[in-house]
Amino acid sequence: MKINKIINQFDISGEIQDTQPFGSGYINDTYRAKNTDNAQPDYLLQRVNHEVFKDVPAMMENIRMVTDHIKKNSSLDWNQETLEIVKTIDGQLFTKHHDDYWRMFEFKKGTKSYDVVETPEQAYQGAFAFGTFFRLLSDFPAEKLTDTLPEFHNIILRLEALEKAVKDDVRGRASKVKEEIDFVRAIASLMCEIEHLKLGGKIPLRVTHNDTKFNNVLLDENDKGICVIDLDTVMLGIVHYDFGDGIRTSTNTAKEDETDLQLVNFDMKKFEAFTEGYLDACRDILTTIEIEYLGLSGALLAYIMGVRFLTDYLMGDVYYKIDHENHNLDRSRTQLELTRQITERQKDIKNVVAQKSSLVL
Ligand code: GN1
Ligand code: MG
Repeated sequence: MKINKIINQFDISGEIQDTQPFGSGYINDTYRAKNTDNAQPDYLLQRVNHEVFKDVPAMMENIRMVTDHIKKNSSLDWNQETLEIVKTIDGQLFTKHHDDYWRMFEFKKGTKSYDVVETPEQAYQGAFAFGTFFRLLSDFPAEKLTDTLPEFHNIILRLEALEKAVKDDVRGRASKVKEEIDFVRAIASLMCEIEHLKLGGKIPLRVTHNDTKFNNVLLDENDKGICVIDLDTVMLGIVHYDFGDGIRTSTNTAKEDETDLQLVNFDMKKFEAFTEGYLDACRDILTTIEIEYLGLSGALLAYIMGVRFLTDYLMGDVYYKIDHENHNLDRSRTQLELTRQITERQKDIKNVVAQKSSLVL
């Protein structure tokens, strides 16, 4: 069987008894390979989507450098684990089979991830792990990283792509989403503020994860955050991309693709906990302007995703995997609803950030 043939290319211990699809990613295909011997690790095997990640060798080299750096920097004080790449038998970071790129990581036994956060304590713990990840990479030589997805979170360009998709309207869907398009346009200038500050050199560029949705942090059986995963998009960015994506995904009371918008509610208690956890890990390395804009970043990241899902819906679902016809539209509506709520609560949100950062904003 093909999958076994691929597994056998990697330098694994023990013997694999069973391989099953795993996780809820929208881009790559992930499998968990179970070991017959409990004392040996299980493995995560992934087929990388190279329509999205055009330069797989550079991406894997980024991950190797970043995980090495975290291991070196993660003193006992920080106590964070990192992804462990399993190399191929001939020492490569991935293997190519026909047109597909495959890679492997060790599976972290006894851990879990949450698509929807249940308690403020979980939000705190996951945020502390994300903040620690950010901190541990703050002295990484950024020039060594390849920019694998240029302008990934640039909302100015994402809005241009949306306008083009509306104009082209290849699937005749634009008339169905007039309300969503109007909402996106109405708050566009506010949502571009952070990116303009970045482009103007006011917000410092840093090594960021860029996909800190909450299910990309592993918590142990006591709900302690122990390892940040999915390092495909580690690139130069700004703290707001990471903090914002964490807020987008930890404060939403509903799933990312919830169809009942009544269930989509911004949870202030989880916002407080996430903010405290993140800042406990890295408040001392952030500048005043970075802290000042943390409050808006949750709205920005929800907005970026809302815009991207809407664009993909209009283009005929060419980027994200979907499970049903309106899946991208459902995702977009949920994200735009969250954007609306986070934008409306800015005054309270700013107060929380001020209090948790000990900064007078
Ligand atoms: C994608 O790889 P995955 O499924 O975790 C996407 C992120 C979005 C996310 C939405 C490379 O992440 O930007 O936030 O879906 N990754 C890429 O769930 O586009
Ligand atoms: Mg990802």
